[in-house]
Amino acid sequence: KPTARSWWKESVVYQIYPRSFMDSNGDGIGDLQGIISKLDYLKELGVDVIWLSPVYKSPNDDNGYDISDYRDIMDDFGTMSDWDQLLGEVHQRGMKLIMDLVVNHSSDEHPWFLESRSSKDSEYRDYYIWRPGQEGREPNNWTSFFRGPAWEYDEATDEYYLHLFTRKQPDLNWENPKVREEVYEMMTWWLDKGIDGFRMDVINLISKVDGLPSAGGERYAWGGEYFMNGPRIHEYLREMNEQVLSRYDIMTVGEMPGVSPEEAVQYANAEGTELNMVFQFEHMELDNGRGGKWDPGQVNLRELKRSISNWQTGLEGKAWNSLYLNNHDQPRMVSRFGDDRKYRVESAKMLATFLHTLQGTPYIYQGEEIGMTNMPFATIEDCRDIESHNVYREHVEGGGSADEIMNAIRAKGRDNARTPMQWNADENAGFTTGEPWLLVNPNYKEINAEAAVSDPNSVYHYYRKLIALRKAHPVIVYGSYELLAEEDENVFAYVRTLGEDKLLVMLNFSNDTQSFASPYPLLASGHGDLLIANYAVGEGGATSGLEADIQLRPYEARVYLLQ
Ligand code: TEU
Ligand code: CA
Repeated sequence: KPTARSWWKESVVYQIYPRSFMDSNGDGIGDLQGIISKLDYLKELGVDVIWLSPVYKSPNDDNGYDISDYRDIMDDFGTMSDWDQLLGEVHQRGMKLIMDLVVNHSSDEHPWFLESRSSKDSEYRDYYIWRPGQEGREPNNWTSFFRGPAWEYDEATDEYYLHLFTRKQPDLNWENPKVREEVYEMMTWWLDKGIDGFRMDVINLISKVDGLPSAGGERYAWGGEYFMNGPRIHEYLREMNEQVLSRYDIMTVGEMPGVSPEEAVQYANAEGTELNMVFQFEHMELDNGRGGKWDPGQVNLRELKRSISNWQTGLEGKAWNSLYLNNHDQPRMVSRFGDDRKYRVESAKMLATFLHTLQGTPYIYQGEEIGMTNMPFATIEDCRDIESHNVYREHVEGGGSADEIMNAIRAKGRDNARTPMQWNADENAGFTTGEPWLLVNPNYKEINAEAAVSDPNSVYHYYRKLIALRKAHPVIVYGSYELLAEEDENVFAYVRTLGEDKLLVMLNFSNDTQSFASPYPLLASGHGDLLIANYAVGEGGATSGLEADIQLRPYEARVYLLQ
């Protein structure tokens, strides 16, 4: 049956990482007034929805993903009245605003946790997950996402609390109905302020397996099977949906490490009983070497095709995909999947074409639209991310080489995405008049928004065009997906179909010219319109470039509408 139309399927989302977007007062930290000053830029780009990474009160152990007050704004970013102004100005420009919801854990400085840790008898004790030690050790052997044990001993009550992330991010106990009520009330409070939805941080981790069993064997081991997509997860999400989400016309996206297409069909089911879509991670793991994330390898295009195709066809008609190639936790897309030197512009446009022509809702991460690149961090002292620091320390203390781990951090570290947005060629890229909290990428004189806006051939204008095309051609949003030339190691090509309309997308993922066999059998009437391309194609004219044997130049992208 045909996919139902919804505004959030037709939208393009732009993610803002507030700390790094725009500083309005010279303290070196991005803030809400900074964002407000750039709303016209976003409106010009054509995005529909802005997703704000957390702006709540936080001691910033993990840059705002550790929240100490869910109903207040971080001092660094401004005040609630700045936030009210932001929402008003976003809406005034016909855009929407979604907020980050971080409720797998809170900060250890949240009043709930302060109460909880104070005594075993506290009425807040069960807001978190406390257990006695096992023979002087942690209650089980789980490691946290950021290295080291997932448990912290607390002297006051001689017990341990669970933290799947840093020790300043204790996990909330969703088994406790009071916790769920508190969360739903808080969500309702924000929705009543007029926001347009939530991005839900690691929301598939909120249900843990009863008894919190140890993971196989070793002293500290990955216990994902006991907390990812846990036993009560769908119950909780359906409850949240019934009590909160279903009462508003909003969009929701759940960030879900370790989710499969089969599970996503349930989480993002078309009946709308849980969430609208999920952020999956499969394509973010393809360049993991044998040693995992910190053993960087190469992305194999055939594996990428297999993975993406699996998600495209697996969700077709049953659920809805989110589409992203980078965010605040991932390296820059052009450095990872493209070429951030010679073919930076071509490959950034090719990847943008990919992002916008699959079935799903595209998410653009700040700076992606101007082709920002990874950062050449010289030493660990230049990094701010707690994950990179932990990984570095563990590696070096374990006798590993500092050079080796710095190479991995340069390839995979989260700070790559967090360097300040490059606005212009002035000092600090126009991000701040002060000292930026994280170094500005030295390539800002060449790569910046001002230069991109004034160059009609820039990555920025290519994004504008792609966003506009999605609005003009429903086949780009709703068309079904069919992979072509599955075995080709360099070209990713597919057809999207909606009624009579067919969209042909050809993407060269390599830095060589590749010949691509004729897509002509697809052409019922033998012609197609070139909708967008990142190189000049043929002489212009309708069928131009669709010859029997197409030569795709390095990172070339072409999209035809076939009729
Ligand atoms: O991320 C959770 C997550 O699974 C990752 O993207 C994580 O950063 C990566 O696996 C580390 O190797 C979310 C947020 O996006 C991230 O910024 C937070 O640090 C994390 O949750 C905890 O709230
Ligand atoms: Ca500031």
